Amino acid sequence: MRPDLFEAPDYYQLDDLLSDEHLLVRDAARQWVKRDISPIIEEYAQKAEFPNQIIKGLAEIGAFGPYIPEEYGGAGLDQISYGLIMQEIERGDSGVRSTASVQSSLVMYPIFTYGTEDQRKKYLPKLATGELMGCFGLTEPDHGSNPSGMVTNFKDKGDHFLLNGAKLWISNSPFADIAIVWAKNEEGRIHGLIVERGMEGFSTPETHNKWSLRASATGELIFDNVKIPKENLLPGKSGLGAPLGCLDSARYGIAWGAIGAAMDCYDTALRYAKERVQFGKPIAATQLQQKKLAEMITEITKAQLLAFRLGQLKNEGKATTAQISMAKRNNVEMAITIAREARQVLGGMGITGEYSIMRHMMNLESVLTYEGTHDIHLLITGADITGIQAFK
Ligand code: TGC
Ligand code: FAD
Repeated sequence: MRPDLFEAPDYYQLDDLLSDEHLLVRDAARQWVKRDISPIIEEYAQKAEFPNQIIKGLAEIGAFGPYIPEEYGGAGLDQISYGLIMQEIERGDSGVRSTASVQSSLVMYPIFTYGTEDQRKKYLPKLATGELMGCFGLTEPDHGSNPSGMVTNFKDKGDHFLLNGAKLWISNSPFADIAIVWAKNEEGRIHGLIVERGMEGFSTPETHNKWSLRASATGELIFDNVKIPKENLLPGKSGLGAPLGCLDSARYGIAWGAIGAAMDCYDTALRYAKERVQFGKPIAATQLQQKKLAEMITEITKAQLLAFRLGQLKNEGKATTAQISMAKRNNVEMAITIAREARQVLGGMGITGEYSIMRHMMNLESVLTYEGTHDIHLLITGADITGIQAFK
């Protein structure tokens, strides 16, 4: 892969709206991506392997639990800092951002929000440093968009619970030390359980042959009569709202992250168009390529404004699920459209691993689907504005 010459676009001077802390956090993540992700990521994506060595660096830039209080090992930052970190990481690769999203919003968040004080003290500091890695099991083979139909279940056996079932498409599962697993009790009520690697009957086979998120490890979670200590139940919230609450936080991070992938594609295409000469002039001098580039920067700027305002609302505790859905859906679609256009600007070179664009494009196919598909988010907006649910 070529040297990383990335320069971030800021067409509407959004940096002026960021605090000194935001800029510090953002720039630290940006430098880390340039130094530790860009030089290696293409190789790991090609060989479909998660680069374990980056875990320490992710922890150091505050990517594990950015908004979790410092007393539990988190970085104690606000939601805009969290968003900026996700943006910078996904500028490098959506799969790396996935690992950080899962650890922060789908593992640390539920332990912090629904867990006991003992659970917080036991797990959060080690998750913040990456000493422990986690995953989140909601999706099942027969229940993706409709998680309320899940069949994974646990029974009360007096001094422990007995867990049975299976989860599919679980980011980080092949190497995670713990899994936050959503399962129904005997009354059919959904609860979160902390399942630890090594528990008898618990296995995590890896899913192979993905064309997308190749540098992220994805797998299954299989529970065959797994004995779960009672103290591993998250007692703070039950019902589907508990996992959906975690998804609000992760989807918010994705709304920012997608901007990073789009910025990288735009910056690469702009640089290439100015350098590539055809018919005796740079292709950037042609109206058709300028149209592509001008539309890209317009859409990135709109997405940045959406994410920034959503971050303000999140900081004030006012962001709704439907507002988060709109931003996730809009910004991921914006990014994948830009990736496809940017690929064309590079002609044949766009399909090679010399440039990051095709990797971003393929990664974004997963981002479009996970954390609620593109269509599900449209239906969430539809339900919000009409008051009528169209899922069922
Ligand atoms: P519905 O009737 O709408 O809601 C059930 C209960 O949940 C409450 N609720 C929420 N609570 C907190 N936060 C939210 N965001 C909430 N949304 C809904 C709701 O009020 C209700 O409460 P109650 O007390 O009345 O029972 O549920 P539904 O079954 O009709 O489903 C709605 C739907 C389709 C929107 C939802 O299930 C959904 O979002 N489906 C998409 C599934 C999804 O996003 N899965 C993601 C899996 S995790 C993942 O992909 C990780 S990728 C990781 C990576 O980054 O690598
Ligand atoms: P389905 O729900 O079967 O949907 C198939 C199609 O039908 C979609 O286009 C969908 O929009 C459409 N559809 C469904 N219902 C409706 C409806 N009512 N009206 C109209 N259209 C509808 N899950 C986890 O729990 N943890 C993870 O860590 C995780 N990581 C993932 C990593 C990757 C790489 C991928 C690809 C997925 C991951 N997922 C994870 C799962 C992800 O959340 C699901 O794939 C997603 O929610 C969609 O579920 P599904 O794939 O079963 O599709």
